[in-house]
Amino acid sequence: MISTKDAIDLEEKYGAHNYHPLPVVLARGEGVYVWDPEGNRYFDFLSAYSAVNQGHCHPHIIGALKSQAETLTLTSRAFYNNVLGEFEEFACRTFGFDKVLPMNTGAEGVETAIKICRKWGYEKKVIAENEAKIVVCSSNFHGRTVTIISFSDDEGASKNFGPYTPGFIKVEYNNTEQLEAVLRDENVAGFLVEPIQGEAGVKVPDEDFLRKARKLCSEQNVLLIADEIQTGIARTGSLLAVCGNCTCEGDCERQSETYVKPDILILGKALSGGVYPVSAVLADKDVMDVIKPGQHGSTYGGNPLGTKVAIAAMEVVRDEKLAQNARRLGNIFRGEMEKLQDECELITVIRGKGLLNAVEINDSPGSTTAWDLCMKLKENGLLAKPTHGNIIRFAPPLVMTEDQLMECIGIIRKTFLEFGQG
Ligand code: IF1
Repeated sequence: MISTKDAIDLEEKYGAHNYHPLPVVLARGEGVYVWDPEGNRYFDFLSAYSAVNQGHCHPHIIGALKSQAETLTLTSRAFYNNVLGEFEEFACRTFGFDKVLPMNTGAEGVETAIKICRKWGYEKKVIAENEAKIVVCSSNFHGRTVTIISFSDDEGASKNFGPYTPGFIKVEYNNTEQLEAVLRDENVAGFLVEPIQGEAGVKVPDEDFLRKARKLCSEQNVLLIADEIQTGIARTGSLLAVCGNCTCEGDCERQSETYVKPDILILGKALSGGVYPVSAVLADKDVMDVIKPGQHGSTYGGNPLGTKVAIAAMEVVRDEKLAQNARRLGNIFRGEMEKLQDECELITVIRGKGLLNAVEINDSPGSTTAWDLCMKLKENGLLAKPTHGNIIRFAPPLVMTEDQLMECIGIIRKTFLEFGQG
C-alpha cells in the first residue's frame, strides 16, 4: 500500500492546492475510527464535516450501496426509476414536508433553494421582475458556487471570483432587530439561515432566534430557508436543528413547541452517510409547485444508487437513535470540557449543541496554536481540524459509545494539559 509520505507527495505534485489538510493520510474507516496506511488508528472528530454521522462504512448503508450498484445506478430523470419515489416518500415523512427535490452536493441544494425562493417571489409574492432579494447572515457558509460566494464575507472564499450575483442583503447573525428592519422591504422573498453556523466556528444563536425569525418571516410573507446541510440528520441532538428539544428520529407529529418549521429545508452531507453525494430540498406544495418541468434539475440528482443509499442512511439514524445519542454524549462532552477549562488556560470558550462542538483557544486567530494542538491530538490518536486559527471543532460520528467518548476526552485532556506546560 502507498505510504503516508508518498500519498502526500503525489497530492502536492498533481493536485490543485485548494486545501491545506492536516498531514495524515486515511486509508480505511470503520465506525468512529480511521486508519492511516501504516496502520495507526485514530478517532475521527471531524466526520467529514458531519457527513459521516452514521460512522464510516456503516454496513447497512454499504449493503444498500452494493446491492443497488449491481442492479441500476443511473437513469437520468428522462425516465422514472423504481427507487426515487420510495426515497421521496421516506424523506417527506421523515422531515415533515409535502415535496422533495433531490440534488447531489450541498451547494447545489442551496442553489436549488435560492431558485425556488426567487421563483416563488415573482409568481406568488408578485415581486417585480429581477427585483427579488434574499436576506442572508454575516459569517454565513453555504458552499462554493459563484452565487453562494457572492454573499460570503470570507475574503478567501470570494476574492477575485467576481463579478458577483446580486440580490442578497446581509444582516448580522442572531440579530432579529436587523432582520425585522430588512424584511419590511417588499422585494424580500426569503431569509436563508444556518440554525447553527458551522464554518463560522459553531456559533449557536440565542434560544429563540429561529422562532422569532419564523414569526417575522410569516408576518412579512417571506420564506424561511434553513440550511441544515451541516446541522441536520441528528448532528445537534435532534433530527434537525429546527426540531428544537424534540429527540425523536423522524417519527414525529411535530407538535413540539420548540419546533420551527422552515418553508424550505436544505439537507446534504449525512443525508447519505458520507457514502454517496445526495442533497435534497424540501418544501410544502404551495412553494415547491413553482418549479415546473424543464426549469431545474441535474443528471445525477435522484439517481437510484444515491437515493437507495440515502434511504439506508436515514434508517440508520432512526434505528440507532442517533439524535438521542448525540444529545446525551454532547452534554457529557461539554461538561468534561468545562472541567478541563478549569484546569487549563488554553480554553477560553466551549460551545455547541449535540455532537457539533467547538473550543476557542486562548490565542489570536492569526496564531498556530490550534493547528499545533491538532497535530498533538493526531499524535495521540484523535483527528480534529482547526478553523479560523484559534478554534477547534469537535464533531465525531454519532454512533460513538459513551466509553469511546470518555477515552477521547482522556486523549483531549492529556494533550491539552501537556501542551499547556509547553
Ligand atoms: C469545504 C466548513 C464545514 C455547509 C453548509 C452548505 C455547504 C456546507 C452549512 C456546502 C459545506 C463544508 C464544505 C467544506 C468545508 C465545510 C465546512 F469548514 F467550511 F465550515 F462543514 F464546516 N451549507 N460545508 O457547511 O456543501 O457543497 O460542500 O456539499 O471544503 O468547502 P457541499
